[in-house]
Amino acid sequence: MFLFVAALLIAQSDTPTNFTPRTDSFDYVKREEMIPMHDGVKLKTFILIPKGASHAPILMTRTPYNASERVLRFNSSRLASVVPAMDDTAVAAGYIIVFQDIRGKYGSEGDYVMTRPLKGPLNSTDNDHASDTYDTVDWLVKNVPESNGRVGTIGGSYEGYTAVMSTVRAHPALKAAVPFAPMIDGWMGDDWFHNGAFRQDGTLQYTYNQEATRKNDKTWWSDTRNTYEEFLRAGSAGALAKARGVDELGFWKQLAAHPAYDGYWQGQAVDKLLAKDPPKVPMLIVSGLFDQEDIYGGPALFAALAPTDPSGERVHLVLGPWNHGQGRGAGRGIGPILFEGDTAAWFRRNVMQPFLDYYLKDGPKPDIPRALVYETGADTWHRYDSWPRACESGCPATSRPLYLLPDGKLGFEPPAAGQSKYDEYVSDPAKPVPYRQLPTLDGESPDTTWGEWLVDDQRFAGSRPDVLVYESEPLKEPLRVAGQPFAHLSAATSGSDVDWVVKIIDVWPSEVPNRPVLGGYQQMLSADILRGRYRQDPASPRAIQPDKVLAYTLRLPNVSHTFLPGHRIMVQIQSTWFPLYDRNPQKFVPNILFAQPGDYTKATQRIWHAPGNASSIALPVVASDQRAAVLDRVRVN
Ligand code: PG9
Repeated sequence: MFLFVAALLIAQSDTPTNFTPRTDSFDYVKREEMIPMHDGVKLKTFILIPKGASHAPILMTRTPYNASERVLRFNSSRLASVVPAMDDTAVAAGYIIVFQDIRGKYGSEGDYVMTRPLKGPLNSTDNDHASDTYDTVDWLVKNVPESNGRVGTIGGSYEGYTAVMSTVRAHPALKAAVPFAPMIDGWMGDDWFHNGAFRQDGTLQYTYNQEATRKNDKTWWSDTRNTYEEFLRAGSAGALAKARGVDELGFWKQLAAHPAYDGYWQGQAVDKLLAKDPPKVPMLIVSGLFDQEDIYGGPALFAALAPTDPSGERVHLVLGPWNHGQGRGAGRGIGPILFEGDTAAWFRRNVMQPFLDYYLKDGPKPDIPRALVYETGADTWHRYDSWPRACESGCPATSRPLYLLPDGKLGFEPPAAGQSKYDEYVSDPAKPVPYRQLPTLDGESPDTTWGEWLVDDQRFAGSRPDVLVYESEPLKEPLRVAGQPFAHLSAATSGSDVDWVVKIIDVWPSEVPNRPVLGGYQQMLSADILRGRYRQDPASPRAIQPDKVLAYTLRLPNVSHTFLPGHRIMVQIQSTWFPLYDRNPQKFVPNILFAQPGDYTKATQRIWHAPGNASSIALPVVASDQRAAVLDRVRVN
């Protein structure tokens, strides 16, 4: 009896089970809904309504990253504080903010498929992100009486992918989309592969975290504070996937079955799909020049959609000086490289919000150029009526070949006869070139600087014997580049497969009095990797004929930059970029993901710089006087 009373007392003093938080002082009301899709599956949705709102537009993000946390940036009574930074301006403008868990993740029902392809040959179900957005928009405009019946979609990366997908077979109430850093083609140059080289350090962890459980409550583990060591010890990506159980997950199985650019990748390349059936929804595509995850997607999507909008009114590209997340956050600089003011907040205030207000609440018509591009080095925004400004053909200016020359020189004059014909190095997969200074940290580790690596100082690499370095004389005049460079290599390998990594670098003068930390800094501007087996056709890998000089073309990420007087241009070439990219065994094997320890062999790589076998970078140089052709010039601050 005594025990029973004591238990009752304890139970009474316990936390109440139906506690209701007091939110009277909040400036918003949060509704939590399970919104039904046409197939009966319900998606968890948070609707944040400013108190007193009426006829307010809705701005929606569909996320795989836990909607309940995405609307809890700070646990605050103020709407502007709880939503992600990218929504600040929309909150100030009185928007209703919606976050939804996509099908199969966190609070939503249904099954999860990584970046679920559109209905069709790769998706035999009756749902995709387009239909889920349609059903959600339809529900919102009928069930949120404070709304004005207009919806915009916004989000970055995966959320940028869902924002793009929202424009397919769009609901009539969907009036605008702002995809930031969208994932567009996972094989060509976004998250999973770059030109066939597998981005193992990141993809394995991400697949584990995202696919193992609905709520990401089983996550990648590591007992090594150096992914270089961890991945090298494991051998191949396939071996590590097996060791961790990632090989049981659906997306890994797809990656493993489709290392080449076959129908699986071509059939879900969003730029190709949308070019065939262009959406009508106005779109502001926002990309970063130094996006370490999805650097390819935004410009590729713009290139596909711009021709479908001859007036330049519906499809816009913004290229900011940002890494993967900065367009949605703060954009004052990356690592030691600083920009002029908070370029990201400036963009959101002066470009993005007027765009949204025009389409979603009849605001004044904004003067948004077809392409708004930041120029690093000169620290200036440019308004352009087309992008790229220079390319190999069909642009306002034609790229200039910058030749690799004997004795580590770089110049605009082609190589002359009678000099050394090539440079060579031995690439040893047992000692791959790290993609950044060791230790390389997992992108999820608390002190990671993963978002900075695309502007890292490259001195650590250039001093290695397996990295070739070519450098210009110090520039006497500014050299301005605006477009997409290509590397054209005449190269040979003693192996039967090879990777080529090409980096364009801005070398600062040896002394920079106002920024001493930048003295001699080798700032990477644009770099990428090509897996040689895809030299002729990304869909059909072929062994390479050893020791034969062959032409390799590598597309490099967009640049918008001025090399200032006193700076030098540098090009570095190497054959490993580890562990971000898996090692090419340098011996042709059917699937590199499953290369065996005995397959990895040393190879001698030769880069030619002789007449008839020249190597060059097609540099998108625009004349300095081309500033006159720029529609306008906007100084930040
Ligand atoms: N880059 C991440 C991603 C995009 C799309 C698919 C998978 C991952 C992201 O930041 O969301």
